Amino acid sequence: MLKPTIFVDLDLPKAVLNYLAEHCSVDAWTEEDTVPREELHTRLAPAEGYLTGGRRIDESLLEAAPNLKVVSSVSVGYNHFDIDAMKRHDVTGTHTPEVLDETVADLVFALMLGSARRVAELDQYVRDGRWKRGDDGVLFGLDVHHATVGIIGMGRIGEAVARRAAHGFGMKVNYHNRSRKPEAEAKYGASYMELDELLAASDFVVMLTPLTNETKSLIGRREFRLMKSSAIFINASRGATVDEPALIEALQDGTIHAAGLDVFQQEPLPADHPLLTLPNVLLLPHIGSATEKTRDAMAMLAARNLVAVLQGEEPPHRVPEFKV
Ligand code: 8YV
Repeated sequence: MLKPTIFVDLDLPKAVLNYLAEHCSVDAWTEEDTVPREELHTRLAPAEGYLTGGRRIDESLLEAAPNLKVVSSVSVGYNHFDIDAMKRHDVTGTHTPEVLDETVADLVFALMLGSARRVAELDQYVRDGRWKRGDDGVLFGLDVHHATVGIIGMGRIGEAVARRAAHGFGMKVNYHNRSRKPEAEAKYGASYMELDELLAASDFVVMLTPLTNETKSLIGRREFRLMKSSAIFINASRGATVDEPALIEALQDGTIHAAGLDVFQQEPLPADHPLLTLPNVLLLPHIGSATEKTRDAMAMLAARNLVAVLQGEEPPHRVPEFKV
């Protein structure tokens, strides 16, 4: 039987490529730079499947890909899918939840600890030769243990953060979510709160919500003003869930104490971005899921999703909006 053609535009582990090649005729983009739009459209023309990272799937891409049946994203977030356009073109979407939960939760804690104890800033302090006796007060940070964390978006990653917070660091856990999570409340002593109440009550505000029309710019100037002046804001969701100019202002004028960010409105962050000038923000290059083990698991899951759809089976993780 003729194997379906697929296009892959990101680096995959050998085992994943071998698995794909067993079931598909694989056209892989191997250059370091992102595949240019025109080239992408050409390569997608014969493709029935497309395996990618965060590439925007929009009307013009879909028009260029008349044979496409499935876009399989190596990510849990799928805000780069234009769901309506995909439905119009009869293209389904899949993603890679679960396998990255614990890895992202680790990174959230790295951001919390790193911001509270000024890890990157003070590493630079030592490297610059500025460390001298008697400067203890200059080096003080804030405690993470037994502080209060407010989690916005209590999905699986939120719960993994709550578990670390409650059981590892003795923290009080507040959360805000579309629906109540009675099990999480019981397991982590978590309190459900309306957003404003959570913002006012938390020492750490952690954004984990997916980016949707409802969560776009969810945190803006008004919300920063509701937070404690000692609050630390963490974003491991998507840059656009936060009004970035409002965040910068809040960090500059002391409305909040500090921030730890893994995601930005524009990625990579431009070299002249104002966030780069602020000492009280910890900046990471979107590495929430970036360990070899987890990225390999995500890639394999994305490959299984793609092959399943092309074989007419239900994939392990179809994006909910495409489920019938
Ligand atoms: C992805 C992520 O690796 O899974 C997500 O939603 O943010 C990351 O883990 C990144 O989007 C690149 O695909």
